Amino acid sequence: MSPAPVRVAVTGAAGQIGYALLPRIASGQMFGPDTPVILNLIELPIEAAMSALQGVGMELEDGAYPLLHDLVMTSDLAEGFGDCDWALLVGSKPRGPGMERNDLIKENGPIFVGQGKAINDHAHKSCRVAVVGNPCNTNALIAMHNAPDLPRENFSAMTRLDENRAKAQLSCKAQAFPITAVTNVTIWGNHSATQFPDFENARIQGKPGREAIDDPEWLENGFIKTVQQRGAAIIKARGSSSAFSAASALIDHVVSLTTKTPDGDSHSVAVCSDGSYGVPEGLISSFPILADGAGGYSIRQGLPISDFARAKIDASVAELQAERDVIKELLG
Ligand code: NAX
Repeated sequence: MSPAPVRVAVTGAAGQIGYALLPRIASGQMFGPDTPVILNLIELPIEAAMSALQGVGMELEDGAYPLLHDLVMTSDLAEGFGDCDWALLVGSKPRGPGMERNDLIKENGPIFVGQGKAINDHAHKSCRVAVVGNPCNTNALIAMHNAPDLPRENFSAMTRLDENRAKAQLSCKAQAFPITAVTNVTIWGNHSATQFPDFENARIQGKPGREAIDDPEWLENGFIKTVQQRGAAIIKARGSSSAFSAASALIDHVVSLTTKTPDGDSHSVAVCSDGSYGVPEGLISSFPILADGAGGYSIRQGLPISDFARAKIDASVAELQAERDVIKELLG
């Protein structure tokens, strides 16, 4: 007998990440090859967005995916989040020309108040929420505060794309292939230009980053900047922001939270801090995460943090605190 379907709500479903993500969910890459899925696709209540969503829906039908048991397309949050097991919050307003990060935070914050409340009232209480729409850490914080009936540990924001980008850079620099030679890559802090991709605790063919790559200048400057600025570099080259790599990272994010983490490794997920590694309790900050394969996870403990790393982590956490101050009236 096949398992019960997983009902997955996806906001921003007609956007470019949505377009790369939905066929992969429908074909079983997020919840496994035996688990049926029901997709609740949510878009803005404007004609262009709903029309684009209808088109995406037609393509999903035409994909004839055996695991896709039902499809809901709506701009109504109560319907969209109704009975969902997972909520993937991808949609948000993009940063406009000349817009400061704080303006973006203020623009997008209210979206996550409404979505948090709708999840609280209409989703299963066990629903798990993954936020991609930027600024994703702070948006996740807002959604979490507005959904007080759900456990805090059910909320996460995506830093997996940053982890994957960091792995790719380390793999190329060390000429360590395939990329599975690189493990234990933690992104600390915010999904922003202050994030710290931790090359010191990373392992490359089993060796710590500083041993495997004898180029401290590159590690401490070039590598960190490349990872922090990768999104901007892709926009410059492609004319639009990362899409299929972001969708792929979201698949990895959910798979890493729902399947047991391989021994000796961990993955980056921004979750509600319990005070680990000196990150103030209650902030949604990226940590190394260990999943138990039964739905639970913990923050990996005991990683050594050098003075160099400490300063980088503290700077990113300070940014998260400043973002929280900007939207504090949205936290209820
Ligand atoms: P697009 O502009 O292509 O699509 C966004 C979609 O969201 C649009 O169809 C829009 O109508 C919809 N939308 C906007 N507000 C909505 C709301 N309140 N409810 C439902 N739908 C809504 O953007 P896309 O490239 O798909 O990126 C989506 C988000 O991901 C952006 O905020 C982007 O900044 C963020 N990203 C986050 C990443 C991460 O690593 N956490 C990396 C990739 C990406 O930059």
